[in-house]
Amino acid sequence: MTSSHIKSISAYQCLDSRGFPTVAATVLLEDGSIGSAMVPSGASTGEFEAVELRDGDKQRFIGKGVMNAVTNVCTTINSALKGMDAANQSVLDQRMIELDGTENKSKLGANAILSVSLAAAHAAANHRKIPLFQHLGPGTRLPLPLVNVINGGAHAANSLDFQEFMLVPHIAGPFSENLRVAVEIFHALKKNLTKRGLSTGLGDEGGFAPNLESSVQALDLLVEAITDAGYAPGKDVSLALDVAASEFWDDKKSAYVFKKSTKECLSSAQLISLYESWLARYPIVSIEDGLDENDWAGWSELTKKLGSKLQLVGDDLFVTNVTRLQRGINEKVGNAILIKLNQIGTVTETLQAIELGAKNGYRSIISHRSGETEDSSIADLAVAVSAGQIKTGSVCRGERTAKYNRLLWIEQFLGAKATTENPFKS
Ligand code: 2PG
Ligand code: MG
Repeated sequence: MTSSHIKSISAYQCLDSRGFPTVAATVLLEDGSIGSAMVPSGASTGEFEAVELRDGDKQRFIGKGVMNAVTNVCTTINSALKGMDAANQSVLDQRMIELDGTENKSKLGANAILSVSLAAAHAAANHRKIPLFQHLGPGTRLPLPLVNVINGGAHAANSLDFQEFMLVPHIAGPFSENLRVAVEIFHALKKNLTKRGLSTGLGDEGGFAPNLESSVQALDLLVEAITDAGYAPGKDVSLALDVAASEFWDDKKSAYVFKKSTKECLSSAQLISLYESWLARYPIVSIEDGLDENDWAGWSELTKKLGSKLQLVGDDLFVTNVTRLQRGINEKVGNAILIKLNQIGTVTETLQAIELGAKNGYRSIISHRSGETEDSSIADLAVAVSAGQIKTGSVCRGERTAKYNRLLWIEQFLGAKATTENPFKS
């Protein structure tokens, strides 16, 4: 038995950034190495995501407890994985997939499985005495941050139907310089919101959550803030949107309904035309979930019309799942995939989705969830696979800055070996 074999696995219930419980796990190896991880939790959850097991006991945490998932880690998973080699991630993950035995990890819970999968990766990295990003892959490329500074949709109690309005800084220079640019614009935006008497209260991902008249006003505010901070919109800093359209697709009306604002009903074609009109006015380089997760025909049209002009990201559409991504590839839908570990539930399957995407020319954007913890593993993942982009919220709130600060640490750790590249350079 080599010393990277698992001695024991334990778990407990911790809190996420929305004040709800989530799963934290610890993997202890025979040589004394320890790995810990906490799993995040989404709000605009895709219909096809792996299952997040919640207790449903209304007397405790309003039904949101995760003690069943915690127990699954401490009993079933602990017994099955004890003695296995933590350095062999894919074998470990496969064992948990088999133990669960369901398509969507609903028996043990994707939250239970992911906590162990990630904690095992941390333990193995500690065993090797190297940082997680080096354990997970050979990458040295720091990602560009997609910084969500205006929150709407399911992440804010305001009038915005679209979920995320993001800055994409891409000046020549390292990650830290691009982060600085985003920070300066964030503060310029705050000043401008205050000047207009608009709220500077924050949404779930740390962006501002004012009651605006429309998405267009949000885009105007971003362009103004970029300029006020001394940068050139489009040249130094572009924009990205996460529309999260599945949230406002109305099955009964068979239309996209702007339920938080004008109550307008739009068809896929009309929504695509709206995006097209914005491309002419705003430096938008990326649109995520522009259409509903079941609207494959619409997605195909969207990709035909706009796919050569900008990044079209599938989040709820692909749910970090190779089967759904393969369908997207076959049907020429989208050109990028949002990567969320807890959508699929293991490190191995996450890496497979990234790889399948890369082989087929789909970019990967490594992503947080709206309910986060101070766990910063996704920063390491982004560098390990040289994803090129990370989406981890605004530049404030500890659970968001944990990821940025980890990237800053990796940048200084790598020194001259750290690279950056602007994926949006034409
Ligand atoms: C998204 C995510 C993260 P949630 O839709 O991309 O920003 O939100 O975690 O609520 O699904
Ligand atoms: Mg999304």
